[in-house]
Amino acid sequence: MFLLKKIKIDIKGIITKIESKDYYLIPSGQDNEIICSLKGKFKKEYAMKKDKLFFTDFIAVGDYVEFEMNKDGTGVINRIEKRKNYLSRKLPKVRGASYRGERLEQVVAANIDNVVIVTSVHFPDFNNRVLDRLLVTAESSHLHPIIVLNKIDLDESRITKHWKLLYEKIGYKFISTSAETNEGLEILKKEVAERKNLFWGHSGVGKSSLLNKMFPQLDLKIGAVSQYSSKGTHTTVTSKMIKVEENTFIIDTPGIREIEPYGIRKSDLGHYFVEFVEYINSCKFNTCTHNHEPGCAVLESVEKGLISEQRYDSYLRMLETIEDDINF
Ligand SMILES: Nc1nc2c(ncn2[C@@H]2O[C@H](COP(=O)(O)OP(=O)(O)O)[C@@H](O)[C@H]2O)c(=O)[nH]1
Ligand SMILES: [Mg+2]
Ligand SMILES: [Zn+2]
Repeated sequence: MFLLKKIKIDIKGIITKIESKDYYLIPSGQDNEIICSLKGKFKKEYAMKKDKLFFTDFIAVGDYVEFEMNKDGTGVINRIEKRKNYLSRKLPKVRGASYRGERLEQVVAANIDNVVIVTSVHFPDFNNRVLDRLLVTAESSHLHPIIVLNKIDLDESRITKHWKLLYEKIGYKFISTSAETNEGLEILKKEVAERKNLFWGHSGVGKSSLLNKMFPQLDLKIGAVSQYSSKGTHTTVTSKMIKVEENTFIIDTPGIREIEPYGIRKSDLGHYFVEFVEYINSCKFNTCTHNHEPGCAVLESVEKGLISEQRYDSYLRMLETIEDDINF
């Protein structure tokens, strides 16, 4: 007879949901979530960070962790791996709390392979400035965007062709889809396969419809108004990651449309308009904001038709809304 000595082995997993002090994760190679707690040492670290003026969530949806199992089927997280990237936003201000100018950063999700930015032809109408804002946020967080223009079955004035050309020319993957006719769904499904994909876009563009068509087991509610817009006040964004196939994950973030580009300086904004980058170094001033400065190579490129006026217009509007006083 063998006497098995109990040894604790660390297992790898990925965080799928965080609810208060419960950390849900899927162990690698498995399908079902288990609930974990954090080992005590993290709480100390967290308390220390919280005293500082600036801190970033140290554990978030998408983080790879190592954990050990308890007898009751729950687990304890021992180690959190370094992130490849993450998407974050300023923590919403809590009414009544006092803030001394500190910037708190909430991580929406980590280790994201694709940000699938979903827009629609109508209902809501396509708005390139909204798309450009989301692209800037993705670029500044080192995330890989994929643009989806949905509801092309409603495209009577044929706007799809124009935008597809524009965004493909500057190097983006642009997929036109219809959850009505299934057009483009195979292409989109190939792009999200074997990756962790964050779906992003305004309410009503068809995110849930597209996801249901690609992965029927999700059975998401169609036409559901996010909890954010129904209340008109800030609610905490709680992201959730769903495993749809082996190695393929979808991250659903109900309040994410409120995320603004985070911590971008006016003089850096141009770097996140990918087609500006090759011209920026030729500007006369290295602090050029490509607005009105003499010798601006970006402005010259717009005049020569090398940069689209619509993108430049987005840039100027975004420049106006960026705070001047960001110091890191
Ligand atoms: N005509 C058309 N309607 C769509 C399409 N995709 C979604 N819709 C409709 O748009 C509305 C919002 O869809 P939903 O998937 O809930 O959008 P979400 O808020 O982004 O998740 C619903 O009434 C859908 O039936 C499409 O490709 N074509
Ligand atoms: Mg939805
Ligand atoms: Zn310039």
